[in-house]
Amino acid sequence: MSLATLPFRHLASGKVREIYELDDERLLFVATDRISAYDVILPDPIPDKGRVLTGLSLYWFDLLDVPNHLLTTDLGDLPLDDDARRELVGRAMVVRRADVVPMECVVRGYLYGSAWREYRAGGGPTTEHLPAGLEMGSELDEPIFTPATKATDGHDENLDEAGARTLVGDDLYEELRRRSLDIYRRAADHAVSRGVILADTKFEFGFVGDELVLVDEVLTPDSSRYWPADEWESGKTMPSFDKQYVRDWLDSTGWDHTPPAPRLPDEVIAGTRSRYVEAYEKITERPFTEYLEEMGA
Ligand code: Q0Q
Repeated sequence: MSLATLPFRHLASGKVREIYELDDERLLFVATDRISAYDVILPDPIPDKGRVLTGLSLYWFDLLDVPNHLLTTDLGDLPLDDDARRELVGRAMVVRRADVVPMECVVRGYLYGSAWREYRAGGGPTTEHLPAGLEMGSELDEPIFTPATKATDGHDENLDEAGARTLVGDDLYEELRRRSLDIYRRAADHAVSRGVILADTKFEFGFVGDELVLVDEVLTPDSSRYWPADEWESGKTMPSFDKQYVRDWLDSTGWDHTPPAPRLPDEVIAGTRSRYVEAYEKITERPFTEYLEEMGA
């Protein structure tokens, strides 16, 4: 049995994540070892990448202690053969099925990525209230809530406040903004105490009954930009903590960022794995091997 043949109805696929239906109330959320770069899924998995991301989501769910969809990582009562159990351990969460709010709750503490491109082009929905004179990578005086919707082509479409309020309603908009900024601030303070800048992140929320809870993965390098604090400098391209190693190698090949991506040499796979493990260990101050042992991986 492999992920492809799990005895559950497959609900959704992301670039690197899968969701399966266990029953009316529960889903199985799986983080694979797939990696994407420049929006292209690379042909080679990064061993344990999904376990690092799951370990970080579990760490943040525990530390933040906010209502969320996590039920358990214990797969004991699921009808799995040994191969599937071995493949899933450490990278799977049993979660509460939620009615997911159709708005991505992005919080930015630094001006980078699509927000920087918008700001540089003269401003737009995400940067309309920012002062003049900022550079790429500038730290913002206050973190900003910059919601987005998933466009049909899979890319995020930034919303201005009026658009977001129309989409979800004023009360829910204000609650999502409050919770997103609170979680970001607490996580960013924690990360910087570990030498890591949380530049921005994307939260997803959903309703379980009347309860609004945090869903999806949370504060992982796939849903966030993490930078090494000792390398931050406004005005320059910042190295992604986890993906810079593979991006630099891909750029060295002259690849034009269109599929298919080149195969990765073993040393690039190993180096990329190390960067993910390093991100886990810096943020949690815990050996990744200890997480693997705890999960029985
Ligand atoms: C749900 N997704 C994201 C996704 C493809 C994840 C559906 N607790 C939940 C969750 C969660 N998490 C979802 N639905 C109901 N209840 C999350 C966008 C998409 C792969 C993985 N899709």
